[in-house]
Amino acid sequence: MPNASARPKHGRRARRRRREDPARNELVSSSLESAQQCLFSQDYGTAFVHYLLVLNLAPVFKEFARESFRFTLFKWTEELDSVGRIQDLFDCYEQALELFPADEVILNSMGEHLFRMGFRDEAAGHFHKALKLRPDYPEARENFYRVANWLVERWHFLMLNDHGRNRKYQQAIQKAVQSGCSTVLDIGTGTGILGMCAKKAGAAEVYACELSKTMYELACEVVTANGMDGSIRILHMKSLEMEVPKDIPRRVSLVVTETVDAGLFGEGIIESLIHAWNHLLLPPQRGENEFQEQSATGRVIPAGATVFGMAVECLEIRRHHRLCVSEVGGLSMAAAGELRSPVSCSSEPDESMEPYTTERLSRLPGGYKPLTEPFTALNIDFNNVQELEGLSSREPQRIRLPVTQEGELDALAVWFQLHLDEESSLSTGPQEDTCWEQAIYPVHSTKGFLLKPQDELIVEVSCRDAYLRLCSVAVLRGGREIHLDKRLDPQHSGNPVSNQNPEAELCSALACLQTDQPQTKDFSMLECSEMALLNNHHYHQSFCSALAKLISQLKVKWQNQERGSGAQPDFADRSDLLYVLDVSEGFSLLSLIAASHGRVKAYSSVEKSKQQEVLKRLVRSSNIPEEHLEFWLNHVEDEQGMLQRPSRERLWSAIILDCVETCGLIRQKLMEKASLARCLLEDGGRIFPQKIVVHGMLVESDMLLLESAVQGQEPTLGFNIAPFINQFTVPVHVFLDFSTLECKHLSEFVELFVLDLMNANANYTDREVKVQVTSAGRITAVPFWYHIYLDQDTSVSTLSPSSHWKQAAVVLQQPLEVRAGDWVRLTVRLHKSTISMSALLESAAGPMEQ
Ligand code: 44T
Repeated sequence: MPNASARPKHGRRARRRRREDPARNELVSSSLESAQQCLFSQDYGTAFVHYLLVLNLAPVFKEFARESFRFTLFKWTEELDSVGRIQDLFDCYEQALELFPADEVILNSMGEHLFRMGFRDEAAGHFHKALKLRPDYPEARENFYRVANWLVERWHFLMLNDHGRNRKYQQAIQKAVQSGCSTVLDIGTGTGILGMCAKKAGAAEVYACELSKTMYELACEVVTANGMDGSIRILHMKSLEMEVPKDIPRRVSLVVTETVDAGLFGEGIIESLIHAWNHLLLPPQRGENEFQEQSATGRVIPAGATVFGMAVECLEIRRHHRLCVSEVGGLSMAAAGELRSPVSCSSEPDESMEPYTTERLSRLPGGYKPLTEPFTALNIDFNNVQELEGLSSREPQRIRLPVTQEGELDALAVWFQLHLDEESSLSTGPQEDTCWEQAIYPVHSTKGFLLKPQDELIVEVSCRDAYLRLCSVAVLRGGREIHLDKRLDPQHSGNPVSNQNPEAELCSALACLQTDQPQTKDFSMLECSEMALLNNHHYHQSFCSALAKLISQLKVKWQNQERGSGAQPDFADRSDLLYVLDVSEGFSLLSLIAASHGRVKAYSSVEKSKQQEVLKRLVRSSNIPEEHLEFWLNHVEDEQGMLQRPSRERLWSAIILDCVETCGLIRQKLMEKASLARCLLEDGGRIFPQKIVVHGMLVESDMLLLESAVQGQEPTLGFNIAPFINQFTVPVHVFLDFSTLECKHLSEFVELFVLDLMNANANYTDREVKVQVTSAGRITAVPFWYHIYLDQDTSVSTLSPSSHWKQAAVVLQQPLEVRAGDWVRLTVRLHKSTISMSALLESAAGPMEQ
């Protein structure tokens, strides 16, 4: 076995001695021969070491050996991966990249490993490099498009396209610099824009820091392109690690930053500013009347913020955060125990929970109902370090809010006003004409409990672990307090608080406050999309009936076969079972639904042990024999063999494939899985789904453009930024809510593509679809979704309002001007599982055959 740390020495010393040296030549040729022999006998580890030696000693062989070296690397690292030697795996890749730094195949493959290990940023960097080296390399392209969102998040485009925000920041910076702040630090510089504003306004010294490697490199490119590379010093580091004079020569008089997320503090602005005040900024201006030279004092842009909140009823939020059904595909959920989404802001913060999620309230399907007026949750002064430091130790503040409309409390929505200086501010409110999202603090505990206009809602605001926390703790009704945290009330766990009898409700609320029962913290966590899936009645009903049909067909077939063979005709006496495998990702009840049809042994792919427990509880409560449910991943030995026979003697009656990701894309490797699965089916067996039909529509949507790339030819605030950041444009927009997208429909819904999962010979080349334009406009995008056919008669649509899926859209490279009646030729391509499209104007209006 090779020792990955014993790297062959190379470099300058080796090169100097590289004259004709017979002993060396001998070593090279014998090692090359050994490498080839080892490769042949599948001893990849030793082959790899021999190749390293040869190629380091004799780089002339690089081109000759490239293919075999790659092959050896991939095979060897596959082995390392399967035995969990991850560090060795990456060492091998690093050695390979030292030899072949510009090998796009190695880069792409290393990216795939990084991605699987959860190093998304690094993975994306590798795909990006591979693609730069070979722009037409489809594997790297597909991988890059799937991860580009992590590398350069989409809000960069929105921010740079938000001219109002850009101008306000620029003016505030200009004013500060002109009034004497001559040394500036831009914390979290992103593309470098705020730092460049400071320089342009005349600042003598400008520093910038950025923690993301990709953004740091981008900022360097942008600053150079704008001729400021000599005058802005960019550091690749987190501001918290910066020191004077190591990183910047002296303290600065102005910090500019926009490190704020929808919940204001999520990017760590409080911690960064406390550190900046203590280590990087000049002391603040003292009293208002005291005259101090601006250049001798420090200040921050933005100067502060006001945070607002509002209680809302919203079905869309509810179905993503709590179980709203009592029965799923015929199975009662009563025994499931408490299921929670991982977003919760209870009074005792929990590491595993996110306190909030983000949504654009104005774009929520089905809208929302405000239950209170907006209230001020917090005012914060970024120029007051004592206030910043005191924030996390401050007692939670209780706010009483009059309820203004009757409704179920589903969430507290939060937004803020960012005060850049005394005059100018930006708002992220739901009514604003900007595209910022709001923070959503879902409420889990008030299922079925209606707030009424005479009620008062008590909300607690605190700041812990650098997050702003909002928690609705109680309702004041008729002078009494009803506590909302269900976890205080074990009797009610799993049951909705009844709203039939307010008196009884009140008594039970009071009773539970007086009991000493331990707080039950036992619940199972489901991702928001898993929760929405459980709440999707139609999806489970469809699977239930398609499975029932198949199972009864197979049972009849067996009976007939037995009759034919003269054996005992009663199916119930057979010891054989039907085998069903559900390979859905994440939490799925489909295996259990299959098992509930009797004489079915079902295998679930649920991995998390808490979630497996939920399934086991449901098996018991549904009277399914316990041995009829197994966990597939506990059963198979390695993940590579995900799709195998259930046992040596048996084949599957049904395999359920998870074909569409929540984000709206077809799952990677779906078609490969389908062809494997087909080979593992018994006669008459099926894979679900059987067919997927891709549907789409031509639309004009400026919003999609604004989120995809920096638009227009005009420089951003006079700076050349767009061409650099637009390298990270991705042609497919994911997680789209088509029902609330601001757009103009330019055609009917059309069928774009059919994926036949049961047909081994399906041919997936390009498909041309002619679409007639129904109104004049500019086609900027083609949103698409899927009709998933479980069998001939049963289908589910990923566009349905009750679905857990979002949609995706191809954003065209060039918008296409069209008139009503025109025909557009869409070329739809499916490479692996990635859909791409291009559109051409076919002809002017006129009768035409489709
Ligand atoms: N928010 C927009 C933009 N960083 C998110 O790596 C703004 C969203 C927004 N670098 C509501 C309102 C708004 N030291 O590239 C990122 C990040 C970097 C740092 C160095 C640090 N301490 C940090 C912290 C973050 O800064 C860049 C921007 S942060 C994300 C901004 C009206 N919803």
